[in-house]
Amino acid sequence: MTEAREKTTMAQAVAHNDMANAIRALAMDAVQKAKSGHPGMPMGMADVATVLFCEALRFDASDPAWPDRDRFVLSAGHGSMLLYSLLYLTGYPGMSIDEIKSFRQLGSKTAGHPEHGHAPGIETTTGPLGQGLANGVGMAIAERMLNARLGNDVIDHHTYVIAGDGCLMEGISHEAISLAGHLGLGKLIVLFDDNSISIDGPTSLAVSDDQPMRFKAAGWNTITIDGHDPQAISQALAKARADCSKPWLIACKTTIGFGAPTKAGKASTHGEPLGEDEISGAREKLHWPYPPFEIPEPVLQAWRAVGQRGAKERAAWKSRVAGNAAIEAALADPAAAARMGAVAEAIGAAKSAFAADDAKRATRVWSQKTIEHLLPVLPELIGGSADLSGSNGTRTKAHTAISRDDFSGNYIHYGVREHGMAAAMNGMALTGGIIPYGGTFLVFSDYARAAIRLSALMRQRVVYVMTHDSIGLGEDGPTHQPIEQLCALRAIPHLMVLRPADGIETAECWEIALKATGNPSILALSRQAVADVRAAPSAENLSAKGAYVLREPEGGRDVTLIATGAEVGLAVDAADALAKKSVRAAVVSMPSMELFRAQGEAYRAQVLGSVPRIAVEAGVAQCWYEWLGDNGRFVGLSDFGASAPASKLFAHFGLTADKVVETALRLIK
Ligand SMILES: Cc1ncc(C[n+]2csc(CCOP(=O)(O)OP(=O)(O)O)c2C)c(N)n1
Repeated sequence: MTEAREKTTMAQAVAHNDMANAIRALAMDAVQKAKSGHPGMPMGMADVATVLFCEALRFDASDPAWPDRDRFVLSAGHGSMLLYSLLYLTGYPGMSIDEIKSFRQLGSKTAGHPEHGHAPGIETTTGPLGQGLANGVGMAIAERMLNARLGNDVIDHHTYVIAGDGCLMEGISHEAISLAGHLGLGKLIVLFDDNSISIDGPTSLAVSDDQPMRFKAAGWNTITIDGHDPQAISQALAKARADCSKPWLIACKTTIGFGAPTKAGKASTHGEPLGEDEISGAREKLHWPYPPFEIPEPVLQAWRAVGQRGAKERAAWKSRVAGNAAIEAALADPAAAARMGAVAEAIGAAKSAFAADDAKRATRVWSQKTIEHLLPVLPELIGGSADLSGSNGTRTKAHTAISRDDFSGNYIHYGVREHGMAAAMNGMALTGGIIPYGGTFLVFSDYARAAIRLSALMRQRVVYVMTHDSIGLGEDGPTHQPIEQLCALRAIPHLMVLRPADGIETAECWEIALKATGNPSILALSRQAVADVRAAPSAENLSAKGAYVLREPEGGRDVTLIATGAEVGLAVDAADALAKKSVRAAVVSMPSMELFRAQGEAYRAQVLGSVPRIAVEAGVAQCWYEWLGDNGRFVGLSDFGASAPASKLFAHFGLTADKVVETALRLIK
């Protein structure tokens, strides 16, 4: 018998109930101490989680980053104490009992909802319901793709998700479930906390879905069990692990707040402390006589042994992959300097090629051409689109789409599922070994915004290719023309909004997005052809400073014109027209406000100048007041667009070089 097996046996010597009650006690005591939190869900799902961790989940608490570990996602993030209890009990590094006692306090690892990066073992940030489920789908896709590339010996693991009624009511769950079923993600197992309770009361107030039927219709296997019967849980997990033909829903009938003498089964256990009396009653009912935060030694030791269950397997995995340079390179952080050196070279080649190419193209087309340069040197770059591949320019001839039968490709047809795509990309980025990018129209970033926000909160390198970035898209009209989206996206911390002006800037912005290992990026790209504003490629990535002087008039400035994207060409035309009237206009291209903000004051002052400024962007003014100064003007939009050819729209809304000239003359007179 191996050492690991002996430890498992030791764990089994402690009764299941005691193992599960350790979770329940920690959850109710931590919530009580914090005077806030959600005890009901961890108490209800303690049995399921105990069997999952003791028998099914392949992990080694001493190496939380083991690439081939099973992933465990707590989509019902409000039940964070379930996860923190498990991390503490199984012995994850840094998750001490003091952290449990500091639940929800400033600076603790045990934030109100699980936050990726706060402690090892928190695979993703959850709380906004449904996101974790969709992250899990992305993780399961990434697992199959890495498996196809690297083989069973290297990547072959399961993804487990605990989701509640709330997760399944959210719209994103439809996108995620549907995509997972379509791709036949047989190594994805969702454990549904089927307790029929949410905040307002019984779920019957608001939902009548037959969840297993719903999953079945999307192509899943399903099974319904008593979520307090360890044997049933064990058998269901074994069945699901053995049959990888389709993803699995295990609907676990549970009682929220299990063990609470008067509140179990009631919404009152969902999101507030149980209270001292109820907790004492629960201790009695559960036969758990120990004081708060005290786990009896045999129970703790049994849990710690569970934390080491995977040690042998991990060691075997390590020795299998040791010394295999190709595998190590594939699994290493793709930001490795050597890789980024190759990216820089590819971008350099793209810039030279674009400079030699006289054609006027849309920046979405320049982006597609940039991707063509990148793919040969960056195999971990995985593209996709929410059913707009041709329009977004996300797919190239070098792409092969993945399918349920073959995951060896490098492109994902996400279908019309923007939100699901964004959340899946978060899951893929979190898995490692993959840099995901995905496209849609910029206006539909609104559909994906909650997941984009989480890319930023988790500091994940996800690249959003958002095309048709203004009224310049023309005839599709105001429903499709983004007006407020650029400013709204710029309001998200740590998200880089990159709006390149031409081919060379587009290549530079791709380089910025790929090198930003701790930031997601939005590439805002035009549908319409744009002017080349950068005649020659520079070795330096000028866009990386966020803004730079494109044109400096001789003899000093009278006015500074600042523009982004397609409107940079318009600003250049305006500067030419002003020169004819003896007005000296500098033109500043500002592909990224975030990067420019990060520059030193002297550089920013030099770029912006001390003369009056006019900003030009086919969107709302809001975010521009930061750069205009006291006496600045904004030439843009203040209302929705309209349906017409693009050129007519720019004239109609006064977004023209003439308007900029007129504004400048009035400003400096
Ligand atoms: C997107 C989103 N909407 C609303 C909330 C607030 N919220 C947190 S938990 C919850 C109810 C969830 O019910 P359920 O999943 O059944 O959890 P349980 O009551 O079983 O703990 C709500 C509405 C949220 N966290 N995320």
